[in-house]
Amino acid sequence: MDSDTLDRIRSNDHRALSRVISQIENNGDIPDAFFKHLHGTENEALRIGITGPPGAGKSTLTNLLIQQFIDDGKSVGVVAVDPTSPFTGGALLGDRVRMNNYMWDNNVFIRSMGSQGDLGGLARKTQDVGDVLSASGKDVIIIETVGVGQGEHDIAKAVDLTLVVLVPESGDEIQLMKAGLIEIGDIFSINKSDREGSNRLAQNLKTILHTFSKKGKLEPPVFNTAADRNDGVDELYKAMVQLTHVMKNNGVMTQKQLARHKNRVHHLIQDRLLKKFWTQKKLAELELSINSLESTQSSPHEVASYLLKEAHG
Ligand SMILES: Nc1nc2c(ncn2[C@@H]2O[C@H](COP(=O)(O)OP(=O)(O)OP(=O)(O)O)[C@@H](O)[C@H]2O)c(=O)[nH]1
Ligand SMILES: [Mg+2]
Repeated sequence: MDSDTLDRIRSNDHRALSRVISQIENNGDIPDAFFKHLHGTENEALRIGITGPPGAGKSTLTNLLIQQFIDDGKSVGVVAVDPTSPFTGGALLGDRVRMNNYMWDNNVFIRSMGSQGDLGGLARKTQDVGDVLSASGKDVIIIETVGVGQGEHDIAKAVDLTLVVLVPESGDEIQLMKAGLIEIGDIFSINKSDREGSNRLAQNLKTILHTFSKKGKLEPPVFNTAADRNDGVDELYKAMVQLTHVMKNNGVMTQKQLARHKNRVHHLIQDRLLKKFWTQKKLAELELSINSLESTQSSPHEVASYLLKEAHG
């Protein structure tokens, strides 16, 4: 990674952006110095996470929100994270087709990113991509993820504001609670509200949010949208902007940013220690230690202790 690449990113060269993001995506070795310099020049982009079940209309909504931001004179970077789950087969192409009307616009950068089965690393990667987009001068960064598991929830922690997109069929309260989407949403949209049951879900959701909201904490607002016909998206957009102001003013945004920074240091250290530990030799030792059913007579705890001791020996 040379200083030329850095300069290009800072001057919003989308090809350079794409190249660096691919490198992050493929676990390329990017020197610390790169992120250090990048960090120094970052403008503080607003990071928005959009998450929800597969096919809820996240990309359709994102598309409309991009337009709203553009109309407000803002530039936007979008990363659509494809968790490579069987649910989302074809989503990649879908995203490209629907979003490519911005392909030639310098103010809009859109990328899909695969997880290659490594959801843990995805949160870190998404953060790094966010930094790169931020350094390119984008005012707003949208991260679209399918909300089906812990990995995506980690990604939700990587943003300033999370929009959870549900559909009328998203289920009853218990299912919603189980899916863990309630905790992570700062704002909710029941999309596909052209279908039956959307008002009922909105009501139920409001009740849950009211019951579980902590004292003094904002109760997340709930909106009904039909993104494919651009219905209700104006209101949703205005509420998102408004919420951003509120969160900035009451310190919640700063709290989130600090927690995020700490969390990233934590994870970077964890990743590095693990990488250092699992040398070829260590991996071979693990293979040797556990190579037959008999060898499982040693408890995993014992083997782990042994391998850890070796690390210092
Ligand atoms: N009826 C109806 N269909 C919608 C609405 N919004 C989006 N769709 C359709 O739902 C399908 C899925 O939309 P996407 O925007 O790709 O959904 P997504 O959540 O991004 O999907 P994944 O990224 O694959 O999880 C598309 O065929 C859209 O046209 C809506 O409000 N009502
Ligand atoms: Mg999508």
